[in-house]
Amino acid sequence: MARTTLTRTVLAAVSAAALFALGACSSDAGTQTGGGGETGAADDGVITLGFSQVGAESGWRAANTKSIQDTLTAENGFDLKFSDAQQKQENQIQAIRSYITQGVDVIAFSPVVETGWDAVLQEAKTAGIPVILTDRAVDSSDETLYESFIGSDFVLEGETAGQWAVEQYDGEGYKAVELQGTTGAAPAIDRKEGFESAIEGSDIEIIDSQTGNFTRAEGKTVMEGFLNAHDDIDLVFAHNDDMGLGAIEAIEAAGLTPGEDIKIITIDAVKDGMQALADGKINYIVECNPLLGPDLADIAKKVLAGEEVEKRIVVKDEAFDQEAAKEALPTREY
Ligand code: GYE
Repeated sequence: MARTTLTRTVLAAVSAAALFALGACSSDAGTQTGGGGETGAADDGVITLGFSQVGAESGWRAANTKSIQDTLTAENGFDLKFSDAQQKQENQIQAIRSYITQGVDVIAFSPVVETGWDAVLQEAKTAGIPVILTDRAVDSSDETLYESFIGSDFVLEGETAGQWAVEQYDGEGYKAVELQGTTGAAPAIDRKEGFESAIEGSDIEIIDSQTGNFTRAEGKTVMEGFLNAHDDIDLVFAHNDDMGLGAIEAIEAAGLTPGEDIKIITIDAVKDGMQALADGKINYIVECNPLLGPDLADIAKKVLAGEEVEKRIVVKDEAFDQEAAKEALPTREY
């Protein structure tokens, strides 16, 4: 599989020194941005950024949190306020309101679900605090409620997974089950849509589909249910590695061989998933790059400096079969 050259790789290469230099610029210009000049970097040049994370549900999330915490450091000109919403929208709304009350310079968050954000985003806008979305999108008709959305194309990820399934298995009448991500989350909605559209016209049939909430434990439980209900499962499409790893446990407990008796395709390409792929327990993984910290730092500094930023920054992803996983594993960052 060809390796794509990524926009974000370039951004990731921005050195700490360059980030610091950008920070110095934004400290001067920052006070000129936002509604009524009450936002922007404080006079000391430090950018206070309030980040509301989805939770700690997966290996992907752990890598994403690490990337943000490792990049938005004091050295790089940031004072990071970080909160974990434990996969609950009400916790995220509460965190965002608290950042507004504290008067942070910029708010960033990864919305657990797509809908229901307009009111709190409007509050941030009224307070003159710019908002940057990372990883997941919001479903809002008012695009002025946020500055930029940095994240992968989840529909494309689902399509890539589905196309590979068709290339490998079309013509064999495969029965597939789907482990969906968190209900209402952008990656769950989009990956489902992409996969379904890619297998359309093939003889691969999805016979059951349920949420496993992006966790290993729920992936296992839901797969146990699938195995009890159906004795003809050929393929699992899991919306992330963790649920696929849970499915492996359920398949093995049922006396079957994952990767052989039941093929498995997942999304993320975190280390545990890549190891299972190298071991032949998973058959194919579409990557979702979690290293969003450098892009977030860059966009936050530009927004506060009053510079134009792209409304949508698409993070490009690769995909791996067993050979590619073996090759990539030794130097894998996450
Ligand atoms: O695929 C999954 C995580 O939003 C892209 O969330 C992210 C997804 C990721 O829990 O592992």
